[in-house]
Amino acid sequence: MQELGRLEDLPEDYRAALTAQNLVPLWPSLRAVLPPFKPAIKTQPTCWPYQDLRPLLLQAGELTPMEKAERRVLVLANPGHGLEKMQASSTMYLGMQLLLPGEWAPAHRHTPNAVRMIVEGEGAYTTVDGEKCLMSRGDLILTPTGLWHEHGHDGEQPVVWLDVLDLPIVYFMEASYVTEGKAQTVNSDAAGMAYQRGGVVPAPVFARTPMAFPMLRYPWVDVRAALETLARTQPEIEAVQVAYINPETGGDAQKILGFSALMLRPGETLNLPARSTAMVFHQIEGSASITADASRFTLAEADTCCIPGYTPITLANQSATQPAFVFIADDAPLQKKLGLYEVRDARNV
Ligand code: GTQ
Repeated sequence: MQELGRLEDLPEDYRAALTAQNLVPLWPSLRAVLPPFKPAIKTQPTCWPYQDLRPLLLQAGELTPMEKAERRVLVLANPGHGLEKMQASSTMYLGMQLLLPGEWAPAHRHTPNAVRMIVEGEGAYTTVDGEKCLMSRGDLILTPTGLWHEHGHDGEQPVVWLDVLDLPIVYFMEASYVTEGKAQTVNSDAAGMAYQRGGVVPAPVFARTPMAFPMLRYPWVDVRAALETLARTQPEIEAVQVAYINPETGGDAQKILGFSALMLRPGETLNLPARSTAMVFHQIEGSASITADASRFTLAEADTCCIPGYTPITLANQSATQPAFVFIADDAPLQKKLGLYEVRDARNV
């Protein structure tokens, strides 16, 4: 590739004249913004073991009352982006949120989309658009853009969940903001409840009004059962994996980030091709190793890691007798809409 002129090659007074007019020569920076073959990637392979994070999160519970936090969250920040940016990848934000018994995180709504993957504890709930969603370990709860949400806790033990938001990309688009609100009234017959059974949707033929975000809670018992059924009935399948979808459209549950659950059968090793999306892995049950280039993480239950895009990834169940269950987030829905999504074969990475 042709070597291009450098900034230092230009006379000082010419550079000063450009700067004074808010002008910049492209050629010294062209290769930086359009690197050959593979993007410049800041996202570093990073792992956040739960046993290291948990005591610090519980300490936040002692140090900072809810009134001073609004959301008591430790952000899983990728050092490649700079910790202060609070990004796990270019598009994904990850946070571990703590709610103590009796606490309440007040209602608000914001433009970024959120999901919560429940990590530990019983008795907490989040109310989304009037629908009270109980939180149990492994459940996925959606808080799509613009919907009111608040969190409460009637149980006895601390409750922790993983927040996954598209905050970095929405912030980058200068479209991120929040509105404060009053406590919501819970609808005992929340409209979304009618979507909890697979295969049927509410559909009066004379007045069909599909909901934009019909399903807000994906209970882990159901997702786990779907994975086990898949493993049992389709033993030849390449990957025992299910996607969280919008039951009205059959498409992704959210517009920017995509979510799936993967079961690694006992002793299974799975090779994923290099794809253009960064990926987040969170261990729901069991243990899996994640190898990407020179990085290798062994995830124990509740551990979370992030792997940059354009990297082949190998997942291996650490047990020869038990399945391992992994929650996965990526930005494939956004990349597909933008025409940027790629899968590269092994000869081409
Ligand atoms: O629970 O609404 O981790 O608004 C970051 C921003 C959680 C929340 C986060 C939020 C929330």
